[in-house]
Amino acid sequence: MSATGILPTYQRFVNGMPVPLRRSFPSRVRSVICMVVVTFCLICFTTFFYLPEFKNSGGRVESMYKVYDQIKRSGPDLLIPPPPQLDDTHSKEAQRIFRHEDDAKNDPHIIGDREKLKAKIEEDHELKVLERPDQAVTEKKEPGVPSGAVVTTIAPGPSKNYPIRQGGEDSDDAVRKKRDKVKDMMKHAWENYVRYAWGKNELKPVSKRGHSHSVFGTQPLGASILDGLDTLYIMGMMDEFNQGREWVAKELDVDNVLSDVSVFEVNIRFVGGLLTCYALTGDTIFRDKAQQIADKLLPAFNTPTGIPNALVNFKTGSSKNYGWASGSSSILSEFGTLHLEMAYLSDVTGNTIYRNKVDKVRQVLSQIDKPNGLYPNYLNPRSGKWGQHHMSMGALGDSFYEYLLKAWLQSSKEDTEARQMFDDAMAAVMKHMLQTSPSGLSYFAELKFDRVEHKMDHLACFSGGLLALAAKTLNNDMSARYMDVAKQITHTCHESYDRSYTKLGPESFRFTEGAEARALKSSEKYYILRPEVIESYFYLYRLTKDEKYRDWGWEAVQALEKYCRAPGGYSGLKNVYSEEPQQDDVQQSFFLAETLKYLYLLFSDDNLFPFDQWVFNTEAHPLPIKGVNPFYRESV
Ligand code: DMJ
Repeated sequence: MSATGILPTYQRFVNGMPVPLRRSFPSRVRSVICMVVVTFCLICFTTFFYLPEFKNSGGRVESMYKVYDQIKRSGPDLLIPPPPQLDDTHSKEAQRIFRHEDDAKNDPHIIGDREKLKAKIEEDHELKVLERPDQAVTEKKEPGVPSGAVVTTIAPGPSKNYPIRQGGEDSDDAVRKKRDKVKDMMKHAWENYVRYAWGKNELKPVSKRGHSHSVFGTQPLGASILDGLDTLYIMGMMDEFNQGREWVAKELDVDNVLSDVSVFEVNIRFVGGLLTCYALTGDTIFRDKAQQIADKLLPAFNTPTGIPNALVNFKTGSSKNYGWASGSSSILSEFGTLHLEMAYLSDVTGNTIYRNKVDKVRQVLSQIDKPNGLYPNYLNPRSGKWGQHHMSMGALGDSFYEYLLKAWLQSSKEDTEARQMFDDAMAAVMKHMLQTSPSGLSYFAELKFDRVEHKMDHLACFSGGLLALAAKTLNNDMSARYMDVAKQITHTCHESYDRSYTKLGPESFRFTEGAEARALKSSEKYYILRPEVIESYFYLYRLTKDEKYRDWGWEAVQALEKYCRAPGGYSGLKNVYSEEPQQDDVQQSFFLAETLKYLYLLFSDDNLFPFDQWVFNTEAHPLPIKGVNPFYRESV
């Protein structure tokens, strides 16, 4: 031994060269090391008893079994071999405990422990079944995906045996192929949403990540799931439907939304979508979630007139109107488009509060003076007076008119007040807003007080389908006129598509000396995957059987494929007149709910959602008709 420092060294040298250290400690040091190792092992072992799970456990047998179980779970790390199994159910350890218990079988405490142990074994077994993730969600980076993007893959959810309500296959093979094509589009849209934006509101199909429109507030609420679920169901995409159902059951949380959310959008997309799923499946999770969400909307109705504000904060219940809306008014197309969902929700839950709220809105609207029989777009919820006298069949007005007709249909034609209000409103609209261009195109112009603005929104193109439905559901002296206008309006809307380079239509189009059915301002040239034109093709085809509507629908499919399809989903376009249109990188949730659903129905036969059984809400979620449709599922 050579003393080279304060501490002794046991370095050995061979031929003057140091050799690696071998185990050559003196016995005093060896016993110290041994004691340290034993103490360490002891500490590790006793630690199990201080885990929170054991600290609280009641019976000692149970605790021991838990310790054993915990060790078993950590087995591979601790290198403790599993105990040999004495029978299928119990470990040797458990058998030993039982034998001990047999010795003392008259002791009620120990018998209690045995039962607890058995229960624990069963419970553990159960737990394993429950804990197995229904949806194996994994997130990873993929080549070709922009940095920061997350890819989600989801294994199919548990298979539910929902009754199948699909069908509607056309007898013509060529039509069936077109429908299959639409289903493929839905697959592309959905799968990419799942991959890149699962749980977010919408998908950015070019940059492959989540997107959220401000109408949904600042928290992700899975808008594309809630809006797209019934389309998946109708198309028979049951694995995907079950994925969405599991998300609704386990992830959808509306209690912690601390931002302003649109009452109208949440109602038509979320409440409407969930209620359709409930009608189709009878699965109460959909009804209950719809009710939870609707409850969050109720505070918005607490105004002096009962006309709801546009925005509500789910968490605080405070509500307000948009600052830009004439004198902080509520908007006709928003507060006038709540009736179908709220009335149906009352009937399936047995709680009348929802129906009462929309009945109050109806009462205000039926009693108020209407300038020239028309409904302005703005109404002040505090004074109950109209704001600016702007009228439109497009933005800010549109679906109010739709819900008058459809509330009457939904009620099995008992809500005659709604039908009367619809007919009166349409008479005024046709008198004051319906125009014919120099070349003979019909369109609904907009009114700003007494001034006519010769502009029609893409949104207003739903009115072709609506008027056709009005014509066919009540044979009165207006029917022929309704059908005639329905065909003319749908023709004009098709022209707005046909006159663009992409064969998709602009957001608004104008009628001037020089141009007809064309957008003039660059701010009106975009197409955001809207459904209204296709919606009218669907109604007109079903109600007239004129093949041209299917042809027009197929033109739209081809245009969507050519210009809107992106590697990561479908995108809107910034300018439909451009030869190389730029994509806007948003896949709107209504593309799943409406555009693809209406295309699918256009290439289906009449048995899929017949009009005498179902009525489509403004977001294309079919709701059953009361009294005639067994899927109404009214609470008893
Ligand atoms: C949809 O959310 C509904 O159709 C609504 O009534 C207005 N338009 C959008 C889609 O364009």
